[in-house]
Amino acid sequence: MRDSLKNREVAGVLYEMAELLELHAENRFKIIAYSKAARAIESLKEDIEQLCKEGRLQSLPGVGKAISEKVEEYLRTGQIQAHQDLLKKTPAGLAELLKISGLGPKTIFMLHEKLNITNLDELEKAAREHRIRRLPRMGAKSEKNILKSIERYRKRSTRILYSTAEPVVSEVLAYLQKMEGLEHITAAGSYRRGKETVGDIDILATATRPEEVVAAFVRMPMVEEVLSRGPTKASVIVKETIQVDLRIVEHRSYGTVLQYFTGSKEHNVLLRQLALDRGYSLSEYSLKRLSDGQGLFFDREEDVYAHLGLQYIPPEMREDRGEIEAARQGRLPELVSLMDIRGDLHVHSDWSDGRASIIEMARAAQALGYEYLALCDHSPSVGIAGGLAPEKLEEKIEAIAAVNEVLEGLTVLVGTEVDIKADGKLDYPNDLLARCDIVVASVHMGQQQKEREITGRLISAIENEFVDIIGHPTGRIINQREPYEVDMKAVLDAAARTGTAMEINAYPTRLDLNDVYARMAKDMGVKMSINSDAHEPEQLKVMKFGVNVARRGWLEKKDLLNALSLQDLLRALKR
Ligand code: DGT
Ligand code: CA
Ligand code: CA
Ligand code: ZN
Repeated sequence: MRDSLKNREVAGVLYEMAELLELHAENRFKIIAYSKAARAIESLKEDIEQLCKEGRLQSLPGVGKAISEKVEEYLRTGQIQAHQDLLKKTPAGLAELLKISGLGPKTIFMLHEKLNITNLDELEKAAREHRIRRLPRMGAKSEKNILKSIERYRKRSTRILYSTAEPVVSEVLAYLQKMEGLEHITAAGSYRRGKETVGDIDILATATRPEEVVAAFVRMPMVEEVLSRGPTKASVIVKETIQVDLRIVEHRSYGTVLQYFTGSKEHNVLLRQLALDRGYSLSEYSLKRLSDGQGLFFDREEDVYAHLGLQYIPPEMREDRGEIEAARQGRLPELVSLMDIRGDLHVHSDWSDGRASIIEMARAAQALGYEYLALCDHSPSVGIAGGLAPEKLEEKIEAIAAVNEVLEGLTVLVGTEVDIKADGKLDYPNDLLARCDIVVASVHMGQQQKEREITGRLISAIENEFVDIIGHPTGRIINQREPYEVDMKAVLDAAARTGTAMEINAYPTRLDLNDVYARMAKDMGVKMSINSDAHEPEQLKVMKFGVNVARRGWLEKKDLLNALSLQDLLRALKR
């Protein structure tokens, strides 16, 4: 049996209509009809589009004239007007409450009527203030359950870091790869596109005995909850909040399915349009020639793009940011890869807040095959991070020289992460900066300043002749701290004018610059450097997360300082 996405999609819209109707206390029979129809379509063994074409929609339970017309409308236009109207008259926050487990539309309707609750925050407040227990059929226990559900919902709806998803993906793949009859297996979706955060993990596989793979998947030791399970697919929760979807697909369609489930949705919309322009209808199963209805099957994703007259588009670029046009013209960039990285220009040691000595960091860098490593400890005003007083920096310069005496094949560069103070001045005098090989300048304090001030601080640092790189240029911490307000266009203009590079800080909670700004910097002719900001040897390995960002920003080797040889790097620096 094939698992039709269209069926699931149509059923989903009808379920939502039923819930919205109930939320608005509409006619009970109408509500029942919608949910019955949704259930019938969801468990339908045939393709809903086929059924519609043959005029057999009304043979389904719950589907009369009105609903069959709506299904036709959906298949024809991609939406249902009545559904849109319902959404329009429902406050957005109220519709979201439908996603809280244990809260049905009837209860939400009552909460809205009696307590005027229109969103999650108001619901939480009402529960905490014990206003809900006074309503009919509610009690102290309901309040407790509501609070618990809200907490779980919030946890589940925060996107997880790519670096959190990575070990889960490796574990699932390693686990299933051992199954007999398993052919291909890979992670698709936003994970494959290397996004900084991932909503859920989508695994695709081909196997001779799908049921056995699905059975093994739901029984993996790390699985905490099975959300759904069918003959060829299942969804589970691992590590409290991470959803993993597995789908086993037909071997002959693997290429088109992988293409489809890699997304992004926006990229796919454009690709389907291009296919239509070329006389094909593209689905996850095949590329169908419109002239004679002949279906072409591709088990390799490369062949899907090739058949549409496109260069192969790397997953990281599939975001509807001009990649299809570039692929059509044969002008895709040759994206940088981890192999191209020849050094790390921003790491810390136990001279400031790092947890390893210079030599330990250097040996770890050597093990990664690097040619150079810049030790950039903090400057004095970052007191909590053990910033180095000027005399200490002088001492450290000598210590690095001693390390270089004993090391072969790797050069340790004298660096500093000099603080850009609240007034825009740097935390070391120029004559000391002049003695460093690499100067990274970063904002740590006064991040609450207005856009004009922060932008001004960054630009004055950029204009200092000794500053080579601006560290973590927007200061954001993913899921924790917003970027500071900064006019990036003005900053990049100054960087381009002075030949100052921007950092792509690879630390998984930073990824700063992000993909969009990295692309903007490239387009403005600004060089970048992907730096780990490692505070211990193991953290040097976060470089790969920064490489994901660079690839998503269309960067090539030539855009990166740390893809240069040591000699070329030293020549490329400002002085
Ligand atoms: P996420 O999980 O929020 O980080 O983002 P994705 O991109 O992994 O999205 P997800 O898991 O909802 O779906 C995986 C891929 O499946 C998505 O990138 C493209 C494809 N897909 C899902 N739903 C649709 C849809 O309604 N239309 C189209 N064209 N593609 C879809
Ligand atoms: Ca996903
Ligand atoms: Ca998914
Ligand atoms: Zn640092």
